[in-house]
Amino acid sequence: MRRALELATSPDAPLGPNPRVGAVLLSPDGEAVGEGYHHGAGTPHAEVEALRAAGSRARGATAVVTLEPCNHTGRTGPCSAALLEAGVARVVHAQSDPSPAASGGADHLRAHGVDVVGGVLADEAEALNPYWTHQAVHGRPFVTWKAATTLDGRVAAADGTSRWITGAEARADVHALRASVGAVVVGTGTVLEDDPHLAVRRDAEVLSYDQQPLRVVVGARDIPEGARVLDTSAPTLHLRERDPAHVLGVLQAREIRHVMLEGGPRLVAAFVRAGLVDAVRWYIAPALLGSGPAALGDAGMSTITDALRLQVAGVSLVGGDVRIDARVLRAEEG
Ligand code: AOF
Ligand code: ZN
Repeated sequence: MRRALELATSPDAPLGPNPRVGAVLLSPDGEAVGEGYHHGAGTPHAEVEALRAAGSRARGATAVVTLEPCNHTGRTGPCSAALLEAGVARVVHAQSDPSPAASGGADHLRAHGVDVVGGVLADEAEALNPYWTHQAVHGRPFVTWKAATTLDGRVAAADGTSRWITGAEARADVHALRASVGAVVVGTGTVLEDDPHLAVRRDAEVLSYDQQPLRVVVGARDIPEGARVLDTSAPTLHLRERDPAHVLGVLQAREIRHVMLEGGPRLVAAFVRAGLVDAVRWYIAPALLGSGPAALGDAGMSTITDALRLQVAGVSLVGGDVRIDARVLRAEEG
């Protein structure tokens, strides 16, 4: 299984709509007769790659896979059927497939006489695909809210100026996060006030159009002609509404697994009210303003017991700024 996990994280295994998955086929005497990993949506699944590599030596073999073999026809056919057809005798998998459409592979294989063991190093396998797993379990993308504030919690000065609160290193760090998500979401107010670009630009490395996250502007107001968010460097979607659940539904339908929310305070408040913020990435600049807007608008909390509680997962210095990563605590997670 360690080898299968390693295969799943091969450098060219892309972070797209599909999970990263690795597979190893072992002969009855324990020799590896085939290996494979998933190269991204539309390409063969890890098991199918390993079966191809093993050829006739797959008969009687044990398939070790980081994810329960799928039982559905999506872009490709069901791995459960491919494993049966190849005569695999035993399947050992890590994570069970949480997606309603593809799950059931283990039961199907058992029903056809294959010995199946699940849950081996499951936590490590799940950690390879946290956002994919989240959307499969909850039916919506994972939402990370990114904010940059002064020490006294301001996102802009009283006159509205906000460029730049944090330093260049923190801004480059934000670009790295943007490059890893499927969509970046802001409200129309932010577009009107700040004219953000929202595409990924790093000094040496620029993502091509189809690698860029989708830029999503939420709200009824028009986006002014000539706004930077409408340029041709990345795709842009304008949703003329503010219902966070519906916004995430649209993005889920586009197979976006991780959404970065970049403000403004009113839109974020709507997401917080709806319980649709999962984590925060917070940059604190060692500066004080004393007046000016806060990162979060009125999210319906009027007393201290209403506070949204988070658990800090990491704190670091990025240039001269402090970065805090934290997860929102939910009742069901204790
Ligand atoms: C993968 N790679 O190696 C395995 C997956 O649209 P499809 O046909 O690519 O199916 C994607 C689903 O298949 C995926 O969400 C997961 O539930 C299941 N198993 N997926 O991308 C793999 N074994
Ligand atoms: Zn499959």
